[in-house]
Amino acid sequence: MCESCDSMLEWRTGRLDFSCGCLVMGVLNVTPDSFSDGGQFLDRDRAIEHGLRMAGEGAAVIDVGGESTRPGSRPVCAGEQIARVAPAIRGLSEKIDAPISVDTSDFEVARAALDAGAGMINDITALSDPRMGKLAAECGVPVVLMHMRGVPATMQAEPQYGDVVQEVLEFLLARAGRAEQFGIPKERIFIDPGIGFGKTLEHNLLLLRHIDRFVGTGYRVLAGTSRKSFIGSLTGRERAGDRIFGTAATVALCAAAGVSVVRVHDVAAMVDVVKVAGAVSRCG
Ligand code: PMM
Repeated sequence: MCESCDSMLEWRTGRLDFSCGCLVMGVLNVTPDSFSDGGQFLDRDRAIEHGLRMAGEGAAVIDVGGESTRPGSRPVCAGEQIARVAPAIRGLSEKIDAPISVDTSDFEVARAALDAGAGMINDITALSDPRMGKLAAECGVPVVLMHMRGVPATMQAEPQYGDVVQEVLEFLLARAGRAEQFGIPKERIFIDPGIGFGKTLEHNLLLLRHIDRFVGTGYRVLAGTSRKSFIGSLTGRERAGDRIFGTAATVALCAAAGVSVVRVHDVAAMVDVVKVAGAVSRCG
């Protein structure tokens, strides 16, 4: 965790306690086509049940999304995203204390999700719509600002960088500065290098290898490596669900480097990983 940050992040509708190090965000995709859990939680009751299970396993945040952003995916309109996420968020927020974030870059969806009980915005376009920044500031909720090169439909078509770490870092610092100008306090801003979003295997590895540079900015860092295809490339595991050990390696490295939140599908396993990696990195 960054030195300038207090270990407790509190806002009107939620709190996150970083005093024991890295926290786990559980992924809940209410979509028919996400690369890992697509189609599993489209039904409201199944989505709520899965969210409850992840909260019980130790997820500190549940991230609910209604639009797949897998490479090649097409945008989903706001009305459809709201129809998917709002009932799940409403049902879940009545049952758990953990904050719920909404994974969307659409301002209308974010507003509907906050009305339904969400307490955080996860924007993979890092406030490309200025209304999102104003909304987060007015509602006093934390935001995740993620880097993406291009758009999901085409982002994996030969992404190129001169110095990927520096370019991603500069982009995120600029967007975080913009978020502060909207009135979002620094401690409520999470920056995320956007693993797999317009990046080759080499780019993803470099970003993880130098994740400490993101931590060193003083903003809290969130990283989403879970089950992603670069892990499949390294391990030869075709099925996303078979990439848990590969994911665990990245989560351990992130936790040891001071990343504040890891966004994962396999909550129980990764809660253990962050506990052990965090304890080792803090001792002595
Ligand atoms: N990855 C996915 C979706 N949303 N949000 C953030 N902040 N960071 C990520 O890395 C990220 C994200 C894609 O994974 P999924 O389809 O399993 O949700």
